[in-house]
Amino acid sequence: MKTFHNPHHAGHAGQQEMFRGRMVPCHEVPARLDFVLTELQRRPLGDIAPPSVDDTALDAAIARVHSARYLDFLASAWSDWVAMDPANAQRDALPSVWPIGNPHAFRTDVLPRNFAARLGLFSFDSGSPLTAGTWAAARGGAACALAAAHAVAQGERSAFALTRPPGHHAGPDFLGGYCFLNNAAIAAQALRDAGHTKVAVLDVDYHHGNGTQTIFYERADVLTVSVHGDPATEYPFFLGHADERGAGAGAGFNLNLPLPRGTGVAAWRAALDTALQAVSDFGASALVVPMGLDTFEGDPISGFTLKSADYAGVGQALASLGLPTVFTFEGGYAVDEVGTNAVNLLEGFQRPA
Ligand code: SP5
Ligand code: ZN
Repeated sequence: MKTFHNPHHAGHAGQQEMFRGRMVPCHEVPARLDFVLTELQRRPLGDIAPPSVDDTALDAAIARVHSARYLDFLASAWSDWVAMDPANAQRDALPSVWPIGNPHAFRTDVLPRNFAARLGLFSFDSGSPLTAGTWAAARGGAACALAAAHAVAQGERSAFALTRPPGHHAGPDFLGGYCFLNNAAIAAQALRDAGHTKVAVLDVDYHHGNGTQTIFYERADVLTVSVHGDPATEYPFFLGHADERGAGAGAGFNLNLPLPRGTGVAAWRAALDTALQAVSDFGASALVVPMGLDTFEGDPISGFTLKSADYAGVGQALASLGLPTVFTFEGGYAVDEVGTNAVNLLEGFQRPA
């Protein structure tokens, strides 16, 4: 398995996120990736390299899943933020005002000139700080996803996009959940564009992959499946229910498998089997796995109870599909264990029992 790691990731380092009326230290920190990289060097699965992707091809691949006005916003967001007030250079940008989704309440078609308003227009939470290095880091991550998709399209059994910030909460024109560009969606679309007619995305992060679901919701060529904490009680709350099955041409091509907080490995693996069956029934010729390790029992912001040793079995189960597979690194906030858990899963995939 080839790993493409993002050399720009550490430039995205938020200071604080909003939680219950207070600012608390960010959970999504650069050390997460460093622990995975160190563990991959200790237990090698294949080449580890930064992605080498042509800039024009990268911009085109990103624009396949994100809107032009969102990308324009992101590209100049930091300089616009600092232009509001030079003192902002020392502060992360976080939104504080949003156009709530009632069509007769607020306009979302008119782009505000005020940067704080634009930030709210393109965000759905106040937990995803935008910093000086965010755009370069997110773009570097998209390059990892694209390189991984190309490697798989050219015949590799699997490839790993080792990057942060994560991606699966980012939608066509919004950021949130620590995510800015949807790396898994970029990989899935790149696999489509490379000739795979049916691509499946199987999201195993603790949190529902709302951004990916939204991007592909009306499409029949990309099946999206997610196993996650029930949005009735778990983030991102406003999407991820079992009755969301896709719309229009995409009707029947989204599957959500929400599980209650407290779910352990047996029930989680049963849901994964349902997800695997759906991918198999769909007839996908390639697979993308947004790989969150926040299903771990020690995760500080999540509620499932998988143990480190369980992840090898998860990897083996994913390998049983026999599909060319791209993994993208998503959540997992038990920083000391995230490297072990990630490599346990990938090693299980690569070396089935
Ligand atoms: C990619 C991913 O896993 N994103 C998850 C985003 C979750 N954001 C909201 C988490 C709020 C939890 N804050 C708990 C603070 C306890 N001290
Ligand atoms: Zn997560």
